[in-house]
Amino acid sequence: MSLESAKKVASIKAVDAFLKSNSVIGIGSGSTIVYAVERIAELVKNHHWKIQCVPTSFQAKQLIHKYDLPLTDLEANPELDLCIDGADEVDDNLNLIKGGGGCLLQEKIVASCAKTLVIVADYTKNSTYLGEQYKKGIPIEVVPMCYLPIIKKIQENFGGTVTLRMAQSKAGPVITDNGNFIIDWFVLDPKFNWEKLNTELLLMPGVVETGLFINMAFKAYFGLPDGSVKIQV
Ligand code: DER
Repeated sequence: MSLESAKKVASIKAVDAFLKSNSVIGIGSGSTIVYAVERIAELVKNHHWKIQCVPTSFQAKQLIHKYDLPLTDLEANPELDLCIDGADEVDDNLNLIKGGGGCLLQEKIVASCAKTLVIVADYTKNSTYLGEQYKKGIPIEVVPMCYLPIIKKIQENFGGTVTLRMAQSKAGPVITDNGNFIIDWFVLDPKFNWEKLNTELLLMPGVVETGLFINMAFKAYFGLPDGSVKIQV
């Protein structure tokens, strides 16, 4: 089974299990979420369900418009029933690395406003520990003016290598939907206390948010190579 098919089968299973009418849902970012939105639109159309969607990025907002789903925001709906999102890596404790697509800040905000966060992914995201398969480093969103002092502080205090994420189809660094930079911290120590580390990183002035989603996910759905779906709780 292709990776895309694995993403799709996981997304369909997760949406079928959690989506209900008369609910407000957070829509994540990335490539896997596209299959989830496709399924959501199908169910809404076939069953005339009433749902409202809060985006986690410009990409997610475009998806919501593309599939003609009702758009809302946290001002109108500060409490969400469900948030569905992808992940760059999921460990055995359902801790996540997110932010490979640079949307981690709004993703974490929307996920924190939802009763339930459900992750959809292909089998390459299913790891034993963080850093086992995802080798691009932990994304950290920072205020542009202080990216360099923060890079130095992280490297001095915690080790590893930190790099400023450069854009592919634009000169210079990636600029997030929130006008910030992303730095990627590459550290390979499975013994890290991620919760403690996340707290320490967030105490650094200029760090806006990290891609460490600790104790946030309720379930993860992984599409497997044989076409089945593994559900991690
Ligand atoms: O950037 C993000 O946080 C995305 O949700 C990412 O973690 C998953 O992207 P993918 O579905 O394209 O793998």
